[in-house]
Amino acid sequence: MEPFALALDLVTGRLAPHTSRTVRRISEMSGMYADADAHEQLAGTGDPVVYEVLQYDVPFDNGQLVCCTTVIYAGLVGEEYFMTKGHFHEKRSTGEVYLGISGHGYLLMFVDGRTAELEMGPGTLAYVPPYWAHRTLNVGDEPFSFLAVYPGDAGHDYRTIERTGFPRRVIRAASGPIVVSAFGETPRSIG
Ligand code: PAN
Ligand code: ZN
Repeated sequence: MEPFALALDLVTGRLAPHTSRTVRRISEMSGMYADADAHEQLAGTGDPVVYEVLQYDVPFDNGQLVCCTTVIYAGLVGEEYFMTKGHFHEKRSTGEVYLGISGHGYLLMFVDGRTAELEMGPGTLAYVPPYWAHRTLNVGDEPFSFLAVYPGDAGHDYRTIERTGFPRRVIRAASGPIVVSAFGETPRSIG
């Protein structure tokens, strides 16, 4: 691997050049949003892009660091904000750093019955410790973008989240975004 420099657009969050681009549409997120009817309707009417990941690939090796940006578009499924699928790292002992670039969002995490929610905006540096599952979502009217840096051999385990779900959801309320339990505990406001 040769040294490289990339251009990160601090307004849009886009990375150039990139060698891979993942485009995630709403139809690829069945069963992830609480309102299945709203999800189905949206998938059938335009199937909007929920988020994109732009990445400059490096080898899948332990000493390498992957740099990529995610742009989550503004939108709702029912009252639930557009979000990423969310994952554990396949190699659970690998952490990750996120840096907010533009827009406003939340980073949800959980591990072994513990949960965390971090608000993110431009300049927020958030740490995902080893072992914690993580998902991000856009609570604003503009795209929410962030940079992620993680070990090349981390890998992504999506299956566990698809099977068990995420213990917290963020939904739109009259007061703004609130965090609620996905498993029926009392909703609580995050102000
Ligand atoms: C991020 C995520 C990215 C998309 O780069 O992969 O935001 O989210 P999903 O992978 O959950 O669809 C990261 O955490 N990489 O490890
Ligand atoms: Zn990750």
